[in-house]
Amino acid sequence: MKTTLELYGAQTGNCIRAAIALDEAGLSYTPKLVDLSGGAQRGVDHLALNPAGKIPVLVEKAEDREPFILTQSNAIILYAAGKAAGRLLPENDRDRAIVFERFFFFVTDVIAVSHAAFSLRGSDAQEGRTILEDRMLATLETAERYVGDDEFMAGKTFSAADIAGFTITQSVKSDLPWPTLPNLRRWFERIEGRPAVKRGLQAFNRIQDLDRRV
Ligand SMILES: N[C@@H](CCC(=O)N[C@@H](CS)C(=O)NCC(=O)O)C(=O)O
Repeated sequence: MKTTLELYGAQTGNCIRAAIALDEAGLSYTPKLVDLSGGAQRGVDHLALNPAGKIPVLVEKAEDREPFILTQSNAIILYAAGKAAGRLLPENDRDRAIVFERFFFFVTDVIAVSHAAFSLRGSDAQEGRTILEDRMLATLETAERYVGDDEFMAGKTFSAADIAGFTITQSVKSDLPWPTLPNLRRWFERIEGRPAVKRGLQAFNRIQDLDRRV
């Protein structure tokens, strides 16, 4: 049965992570740009896909079925992982548990704090925003210990934990004390150099020439 995947998104960390996961899983998808500054996320068409008015949204279409619509970047990452045996999540229980440990470290302890800080922009709580940003950076720096012996964030193979860690690290890279983080730096450069990561970073940038197939 032929299925197609469309990823609605924009040039944001949540959307880029979802794009990287699809690509790393070997799944072909078409990026669909949602113009956030023009308010397209609150338009009728987009609200029909996601009543929360957020991106990313994955739409899977098959000839003889209703489209399957999935919101939440992390759900999309794990859905991609489920379609790509062993590529983003190891088969072995313990190895997979370690991937989840580090995946959720980034999702809940780093990315969520960064989002909370971002949500305070323009408010009168700038001191709180600074406290959250500093905590997020301090927590992110502790990922240095995860990449001491191994090439990747959760062991010897690339996984969903690398995807979770990459975009947030990239977005704050000018704020990190790199000389004190030699392992994290090596890890970051290794992940940054992956072809699927490079394509994911551009997925919503060069939208005009895209019918992105991998
Ligand atoms: N937890 C959600 C967060 C989704 C989210 O906040 N998306 C932002 C872009 S990264 C968005 O759609 N913002 C538009 C708006 O709030 O109007 C996820 O991981 O997908």
